[in-house]
Amino acid sequence: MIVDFPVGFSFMKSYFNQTRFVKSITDVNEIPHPNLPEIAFAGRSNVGKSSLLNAITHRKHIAKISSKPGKTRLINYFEVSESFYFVDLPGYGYAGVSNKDKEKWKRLIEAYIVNNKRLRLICLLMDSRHEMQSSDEQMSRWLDFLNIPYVIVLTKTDKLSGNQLTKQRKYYEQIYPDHHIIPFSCKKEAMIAELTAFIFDYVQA
Ligand SMILES: Nc1nc2c(ncn2[C@@H]2O[C@H](COP(=O)(O)OP(=O)(O)OP(=O)(O)O)[C@@H](O)[C@H]2O)c(=O)[nH]1
Ligand SMILES: [Mg+2]
Repeated sequence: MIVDFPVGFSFMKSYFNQTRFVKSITDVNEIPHPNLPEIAFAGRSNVGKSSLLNAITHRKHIAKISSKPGKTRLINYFEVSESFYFVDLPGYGYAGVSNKDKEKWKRLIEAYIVNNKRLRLICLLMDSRHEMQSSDEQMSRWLDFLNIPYVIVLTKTDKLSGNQLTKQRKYYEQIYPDHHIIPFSCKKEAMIAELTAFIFDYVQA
């Protein structure tokens, strides 16, 4: 008889904690070996991609965080338990950079996503306090068009009351009825655990 033991959070935590920074790339020809599945984090600059990565790996400084938008300008690869990669993408839609730089980042992200056979899932982060921005809409439509699986992660929910979060969640559920909406805060252990479990199940499936 096969008994299925539920995998506990402490196991998942130590699994994700076995993360090492591999490299930063500026050209998709530089993607690292070995050939492992990839889970990428995308979203507007300053939305909390790097903070989320630190939170779910329980490694405070593995990805660089800044209160100044535009911190992550390269595609950063992290290898998790020698099983898959987390990929921290540069933020899009930041108003403070030149059009030339914006175009450069856009092209880099596009090149990363198109024809990437290792890409399994994109966590598309949006700030829970705000409505969807036009750059988010463009990004999600484009992922739909390319048929790339993605989930919406609502960040910084610690800044909202329970009622506000319920309202924002409903708002996003209406826009994205076919996608998982996952509330998140790197200050809330229960939400870190929930996202960890979701990604863990996803990579195991
Ligand atoms: N209160 C709160 N602040 C957060 C949370 N996540 C991120 N922040 C803050 O938001 C700011 C931006 O966080 P980053 O993780 O650097 O954002 P990013 O999306 O990686 O930004 P870029 O690299 O510029 O694209 C920092 O000041 C973080 O401390 C959160 O869950 N709650
Ligand atoms: Mg970043």
